[in-house]
Amino acid sequence: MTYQPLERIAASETVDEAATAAMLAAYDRDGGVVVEKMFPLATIEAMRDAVRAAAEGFAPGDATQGLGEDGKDFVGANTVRFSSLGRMSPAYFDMLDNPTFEAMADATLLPNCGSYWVNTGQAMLIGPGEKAQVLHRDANNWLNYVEPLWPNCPEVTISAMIALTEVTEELGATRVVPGSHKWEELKQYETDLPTVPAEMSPGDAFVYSGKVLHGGGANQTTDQWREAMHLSFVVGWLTPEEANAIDYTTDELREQSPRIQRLLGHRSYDPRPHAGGGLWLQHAKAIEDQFILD
Ligand SMILES: O=C(O)CCC(=O)C(=O)O
Ligand SMILES: [Fe+2]
Repeated sequence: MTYQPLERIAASETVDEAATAAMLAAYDRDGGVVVEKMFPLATIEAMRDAVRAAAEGFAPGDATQGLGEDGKDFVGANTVRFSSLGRMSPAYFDMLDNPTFEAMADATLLPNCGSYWVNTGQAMLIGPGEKAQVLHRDANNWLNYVEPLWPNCPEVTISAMIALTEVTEELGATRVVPGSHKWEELKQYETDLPTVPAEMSPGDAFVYSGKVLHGGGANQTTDQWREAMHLSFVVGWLTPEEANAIDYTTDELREQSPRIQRLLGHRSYDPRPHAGGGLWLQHAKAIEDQFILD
């Protein structure tokens, strides 16, 4: 079995409805789409420089914290990951505001939530000689929700793998099993399935469903790193992978847009127009200086 290459669609600076519809059609068919030039090069270069500088302070496995050997195995022995990217460069906030990713996330997540927030904003640097990551579905972070409803469970998370420098198959481009977001069987961890690589140039992003099987590729080089980052959103009624709200203080986010404040956990969750309760609330009087309830 061999798959066709992933569809590639160019982004424009402002959201183009026809292009967004084409991206969503490819996303629906394959489980993901390569969006070319999703981010401006200047933003990507600023982020790349900040990530390179910060990477000096991290070792493979640091991002897995308390998850022990299983966590290290998932991430890889020579893969460096770290989060809190907004502490390293303001370019991160520009990336959160990306109009194409916003349109894709609105279309896929808002049918199932009042708002969504950041799940991960993480540098993912695959080192020379790293083996391929196990194939998995990102939505399985919330397996208790996904499993009983599979394969019809609503989309809970959407991700973008973003190229900071050239990402080739040889360097460890994300490998994808097109169409696996609709498989009847919820396979959890797979190693040996045919895949296609999401190869990208700097500023391109592979935007994919939380339901599609994918994983980091093997880095077949002896001396080069795959420099990419991951940005994902999750419905506002699920707990994100990363504790974004405590990465930034109210004061640090005061000048940011309400959307960014919400994405980073500094506003409450309002379920409307869906049913459900308000979440992530605080006692209004105690926090007059904050905007969480606005
Ligand atoms: O590094 C990659 O290309 C993919 C990583 C990934 O899918 C994950 O860790 O969830
Ligand atoms: Fe993943």
